[in-house]
Parts: sequence; structure tokens; C-alpha cells
Amino acid sequence: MPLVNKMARKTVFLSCHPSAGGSGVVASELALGLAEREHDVHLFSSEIPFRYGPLPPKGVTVHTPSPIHHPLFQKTMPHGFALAQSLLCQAQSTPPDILHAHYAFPFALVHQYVAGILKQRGQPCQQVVTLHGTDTTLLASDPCYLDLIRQALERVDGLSAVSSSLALETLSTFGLTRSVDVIPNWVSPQFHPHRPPHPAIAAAHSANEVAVLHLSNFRPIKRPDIAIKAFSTILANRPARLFLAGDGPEKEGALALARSLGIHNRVESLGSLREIETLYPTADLLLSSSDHESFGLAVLEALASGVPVASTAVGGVPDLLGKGSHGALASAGDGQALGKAALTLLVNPKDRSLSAINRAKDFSPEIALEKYETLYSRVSRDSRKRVNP
Ligand code: GMT
Repeated sequence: MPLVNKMARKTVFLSCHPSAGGSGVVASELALGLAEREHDVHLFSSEIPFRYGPLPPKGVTVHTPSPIHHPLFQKTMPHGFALAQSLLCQAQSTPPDILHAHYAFPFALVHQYVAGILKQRGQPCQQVVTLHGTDTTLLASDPCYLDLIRQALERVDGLSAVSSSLALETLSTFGLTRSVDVIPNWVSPQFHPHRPPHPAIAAAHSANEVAVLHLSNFRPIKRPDIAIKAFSTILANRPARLFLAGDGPEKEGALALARSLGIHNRVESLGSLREIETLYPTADLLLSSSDHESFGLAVLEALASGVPVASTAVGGVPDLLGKGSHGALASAGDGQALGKAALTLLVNPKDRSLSAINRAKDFSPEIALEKYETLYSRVSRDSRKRVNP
């Protein structure tokens, strides 16, 4: 049954990466939630987003703009141009009220260009950007990208960040004076503790081993080497097994480190999985070893599944964990400290699990959806005031 919709129906165009990473998940779920609230939602991504599986869900119209396949454009047609063409084409039949970019680069830049054309056509719309991290934490270190992204952030009608820490870092990195709404991510109901045991992870329990989970896209920033070092500290104190879920460039290096430490027979690679919600509940704890996490969606998913988390104290993670027996923090880059933090989580597992579930309740889809709707209403109202002061 659709949720009660207190806001006027809007046509929303969302642009995002299709990948399994958090920003694609957040945009896909936002699209679904808005559609359930009876907004007209169009999601633009280079492929059907990972979170939707092979078939797009009901209620959201998914557009997968593809470059022109002609030899002349073979090396000069990035996704952004195909996206612009697709947004403009769709706007002919359903002019958008809101263009919502998940990342300023490249999506807000494309939206800015498209919004200019729509304004000339007499179809003005408002632009919203949600920051997930990379614009600020990676691209802004290049002064030319910094300028490019800053002008987009200054001009958009609404700007949100997924944590206070990212909002503050963005304001100082780009020297912005405008306001940024903090809209934390949420966890979808498919993450809960009541699932059948995952066979591979349950085998560790049968052998009286602590089942430790590390889930990531194994980008350098995720520091899987630190997860391996933390695990070796756990292993020195308790029989344990480490499950590595996901794939990426640093995976082989992490496995090589496990071999060199002589613990590779206690490390199991589960590869890339679609239904990650089936993994968490059987694990005893999640290890999050990143050098930076603007929010830390996997941390929240673990909590909702009743699993305590040992994490590096980076970005939005300390705020996300909050206070309670479900979390333990260690300095970034210190595997031994992370391992020691993880060991503290292995007593009173039932209390910690309850504490985790309670904390996750603070991040419900309803809270986040209302905040995004409020942001959309505010930017629409502000624009009407500009036209009719
Ligand atoms: O962490 C990644 O490699 C993926 C990245 C993305 O673009 O999807 O995740 C970012 O956005 C997520 C959703 O807001 C956050 O939960 C992650 O913390 C953030 N990643 C980093 O800050 C490294």
C-alpha cells in the first residue's frame, strides 16, 4: 500500500552510478521510495542499477543512456553526453520538477547543462545534489576538478550530504558559504537478523570458530590489508575464520598478505554476491577497515542484521555507530588496534546484537524519504519566491 504522501506529486529525474557501491544503492532505493509515495520517478544510469537486479522494479522508469555507436564518436562520447540527450528526450513528454544528481561529478555538471536548455524551452526545474564522498575526498585534490565541482555546488538549488562529517569537509574543502542539508542514508527492510544460516559462514560456527565478515569493493581506500592484519590479531586470541565478500583491485594483495602471515587457510573468499543481506546475520562481527567512509552503508546493514561492528574511526562511521555495545572503533591504518577492538565485541553477543538492531532503527527509510521530500519542497518554494517575490 502506498505510504501517505503529504507533498505535492513531483516528477523527479535521478542520475547515479549503477554499481554495487553505496551511492547507487541509495539512489535506487530513494527512487523506489519516492515512487511508492506516488511521485513520477525516472532513474538514469549507464546500466540497470545493481540493487534492482536484472529487471527494473515497478514504479520507477529506468533509463540506460548509451553512447552513439559510430566510429567517429568511438573515443569521444562519454556517458555524460548520452545522459544529457536521454534527460532532454524524456523531458519532452514529462518535464521534470527536480533533477537529482548522486555525486556532483559528473552528474550535476550534466544536469546543469540540461537545466539551462529546459529553462530556455520554458520548462524550468530545480537541481539537487547528494554528496557521497568522492567529489570532496578524491577529485577536489586536483585544483582544476576543484573549480569545476565548486561552481556546480554553488549553483545547485539544494545540496545534501550523507553525514555531518562529509558536509563539514565539503564546506571547508570547496570554501562554500551555502547551506548543506545532512540526510543520513537508511537501511532497507531486507536487512534483518531472521534469515536462514548462510551455509559457508555457518560451517565456521560448527567448528567453534568466530565468523568474521569483511565486505567491500576492495578499492585501495577500503584497506583490506588492515582487515587481514586485524584478523590475524583476532586469530592469535580465538579460533576464527575471515570471510571476504565482494571483489576489487586490492583483493589479490589481501590474499597474498594472508598467505605471507600464514593465515590463508583461515580466510575464505566468497566473491561478488548479489544477495548480500543473506550473509550478515550468520556472522559474529563485521570488520570495516577503510581509510575513509563518508557514511558506511555496510556498517549500517550489519547493525540492522544484528551484527556488531569493529571499524576504523573515519568519516561518518563514529556518528553512525553512536553509543552502545554494538560497536568498537580503532584508528585508521592500525590493524592490530582494529583486531583488539574486534575482540572486545565477542563477549555478551546477545546484548550486542540487540543494541545493533536498536541503533539501526534510527536509520529508517521513512525518516530519510521525508527529509528528501522536504528538501524538494523547499527548493521548489524558494524558486517560486524568486519568480514572484
Ligand atoms: O565506498 C565506495 O567505494 C562506494 C561509494 C559509492 O560511491 O557508492 O560509497 C560512498 O557512498 C556510500 C553511500 O552514501 C557511503 O556509504 C560510503 O561510505 C561512501 N564511500 C566512501 O566514502 C569511501
